[in-house]
Amino acid sequence: MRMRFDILTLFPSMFSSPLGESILGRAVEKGLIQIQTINIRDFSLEKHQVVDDAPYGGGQGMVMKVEPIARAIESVKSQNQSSRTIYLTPQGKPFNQDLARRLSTQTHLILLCGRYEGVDERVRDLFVDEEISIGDYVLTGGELAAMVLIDAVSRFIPGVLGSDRSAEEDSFFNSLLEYPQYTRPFNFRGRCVPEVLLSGNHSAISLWRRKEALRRTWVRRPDLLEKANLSGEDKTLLEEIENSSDDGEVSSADGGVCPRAKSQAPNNK
Ligand code: 4GX
Repeated sequence: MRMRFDILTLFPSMFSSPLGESILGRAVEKGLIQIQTINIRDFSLEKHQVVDDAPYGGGQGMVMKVEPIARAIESVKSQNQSSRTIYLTPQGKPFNQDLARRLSTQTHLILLCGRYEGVDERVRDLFVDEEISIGDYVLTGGELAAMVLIDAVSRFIPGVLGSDRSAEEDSFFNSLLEYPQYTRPFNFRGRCVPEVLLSGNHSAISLWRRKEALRRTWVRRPDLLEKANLSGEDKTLLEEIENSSDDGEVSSADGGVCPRAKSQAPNNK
């Protein structure tokens, strides 16, 4: 089941590198996702391909004209019937992992990227099915927001993350932040990897990771814990965390500063 994205923008070249590299680039190569950019300017009927004009009623800036956008959307829809048109705007529904998952069940999304003071309201009335915001801040245009959406949605498409991984396994899916990760070297400038991760004891490692995920969530995003599906064991771990007096990062008894750091220091002769 492949998914198609058509991006309507005044700056199509912005998309080539972010969507051409790494995981998304491979997903495109494998045909799992199809991404096409459409330059709205190509659909202007005016001389000099004008796509914006001053707002009726006066005021700052320029507004994107309805006609080129209408013609661009109709051109895309004439090739593809069952599509949903999304306008990226701070006034839209907040984007999150649940919304990304829901959008990944669609076969075709048209993403409209606004510039300047936005689009003529009649674009929204006549052509937009859904308005989405990627966060409470103001970008210079909808392009980066569209890329964020495509990236997060594509991770849910089977095969995009590779055969042995799925976005459903992310701990965020389970409303917790990720546990800390380590790789070699064991000792970096006196900061060591938590010993339990070298123990080979898989149940002890799982328990440590669960506890660190809970600790990190409790410290940084307590709002997520309210929605999380916590087991009895999770609640016990959380009580231990809440009753301990450390700073909420990896517990220093387990990791961080090396045990016997002085005697291990190579210049301690
Ligand atoms: N999440 N922007 C849209 C144009 C605009 C201006 C005014 C409507 C009203 C954004 C975001 C975002 C910048 C895209 C302004 N549209 N998009 N653009 N945050 O900041 O999605």
